[in-house]
Amino acid sequence: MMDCLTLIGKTVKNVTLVAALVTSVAFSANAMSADTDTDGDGMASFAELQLVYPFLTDSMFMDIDTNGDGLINDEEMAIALELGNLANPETDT
Ligand SMILES: [Ca+2]
Ligand SMILES: [Ca+2]
Repeated sequence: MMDCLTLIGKTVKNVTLVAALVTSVAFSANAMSADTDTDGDGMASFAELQLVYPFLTDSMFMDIDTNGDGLINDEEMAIALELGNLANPETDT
């Protein structure tokens, strides 16, 4: 009986964990923050990105802008954050 209750308790914990994971995935899919996208069009231009990342160079921007449309969308932003393409090379954090 105790084992059964323990199992139920674990299952509930797992469900909570999965829910938390789903939430965090959903959140990371929306990598574009309002801090970056100041005009709210859902894309980060070079100027917008440079306000948040002052060390950003043209070549860094082109690396991040994988589809070459001159704007960074959610997906490109998420990839850049994942790869550390937006990390400041001088602070090394
Ligand atoms: Ca924008
Ligand atoms: Ca792009």
